[in-house]
Amino acid sequence: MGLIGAESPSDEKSPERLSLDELRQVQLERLRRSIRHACENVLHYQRRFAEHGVSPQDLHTLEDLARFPFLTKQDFRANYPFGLFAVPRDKIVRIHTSSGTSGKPTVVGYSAEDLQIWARLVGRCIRAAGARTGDIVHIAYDYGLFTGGLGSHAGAEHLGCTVIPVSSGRSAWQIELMEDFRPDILMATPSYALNLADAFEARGLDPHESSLRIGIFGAEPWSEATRAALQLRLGLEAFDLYGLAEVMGPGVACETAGGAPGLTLWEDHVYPEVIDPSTGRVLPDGEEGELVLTSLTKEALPVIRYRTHDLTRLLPAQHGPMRRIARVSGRTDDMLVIHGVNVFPSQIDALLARSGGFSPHYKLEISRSGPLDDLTVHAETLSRQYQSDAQLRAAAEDLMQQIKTFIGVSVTVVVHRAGTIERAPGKATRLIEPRAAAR
Ligand code: DLL
Repeated sequence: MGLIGAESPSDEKSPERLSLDELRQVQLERLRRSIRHACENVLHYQRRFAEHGVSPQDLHTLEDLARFPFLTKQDFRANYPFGLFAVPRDKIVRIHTSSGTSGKPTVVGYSAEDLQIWARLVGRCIRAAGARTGDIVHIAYDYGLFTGGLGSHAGAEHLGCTVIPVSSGRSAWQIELMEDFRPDILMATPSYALNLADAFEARGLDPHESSLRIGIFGAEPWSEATRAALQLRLGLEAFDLYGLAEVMGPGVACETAGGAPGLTLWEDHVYPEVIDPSTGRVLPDGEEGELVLTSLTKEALPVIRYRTHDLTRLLPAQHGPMRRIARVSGRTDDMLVIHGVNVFPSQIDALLARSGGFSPHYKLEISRSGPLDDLTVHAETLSRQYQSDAQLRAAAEDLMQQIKTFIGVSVTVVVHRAGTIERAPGKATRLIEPRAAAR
């Protein structure tokens, strides 16, 4: 099977049918147009390009993009709420925001055409996971300002699926709906899908009898261990979906049924670069760094070289000419420095999964008693059988040793009884400290 099948007749040429030369040509034309559009209609770009001594005429090849300045989250904040829009306000038909936990969120706007392209790209992702016209899609991403719910909704409708727009929360009721409506596909954050798996089990249901065939999970980093748990507990095949509000929402990149590891990035609409986060230098394909994305067709809010903070690397194309990205392992701003050692939440995630006996729900608490930050890991046992105080202390001691051995840092571990760590209805929040609010 190819990457994606035929799209609707009104769509552009299917990406798998483009040759590499055709793709590069399309990208260059669209990039020129997008940079010109940004510069002509957004004061921020005019100023920043002038400060950097570049203008749209300097773009002769795709590599010339590296001469242009980055766009950052701070630029969105400085231009809050609508200052980066490149069309008059009355052409904006929808507003969304990024999922900031405090302060001003990033505001994004869409023209009618932007919404159509977004739906098409999410539709490609759902199709790439093996979905077909007529499948029933249960959407448990939050609906509202978060892009997950409405973005997935439009993509599934574009593909001709039957959409159940449930949003997140009320897990027991969601399982009841699933029993009645028998959906083929579940779309949710992986952490909320784990809650649904708990509710599924609490109802005494057998995963083999689940109607679900496919799970499309994203909006936060998740490990291979979580994938295995979701597949086993919900009886489905799980696929990764990546995206961010500033560049559109879900649908920037996705995994493909039967494909090699990695997420195909829709390069005909979004141009990727990977940079060294400390120097800003563009890295060759294959090297890990920060993903920088440039929109090629966005009308209302063109983004030129947006620094995502997401850590990944570019992988060769598999079907058709579009490159893939490796699963996003974490964010540059997720990194904790504990006693001089760099620690990413994803490392704790992987250790918890590998050790067995721990649930995927955990919290990280930062405190400061002396000059350095201390870390307390709050983990949770998986089983309801091993819950005496002595057993919990022994499990904590063991995990502390493993973190020391494999990550090389001394931390405090508190192990809690099964089911007692708070579950989030949308994205999991791991950090308990003021820095968690900075996103
Ligand atoms: O999370 C859009 C989305 C909705 C993606 C539903 C996939 C599914 P934001 O709220 O702007 O948008 O958050 C974007 O979430 O920069 C990453 O750090 C993280 N993220 C998104 N998808 C993944 C993923 C949506 N598959 C931020 N793996 C991004 C790891 C992800 N991190």
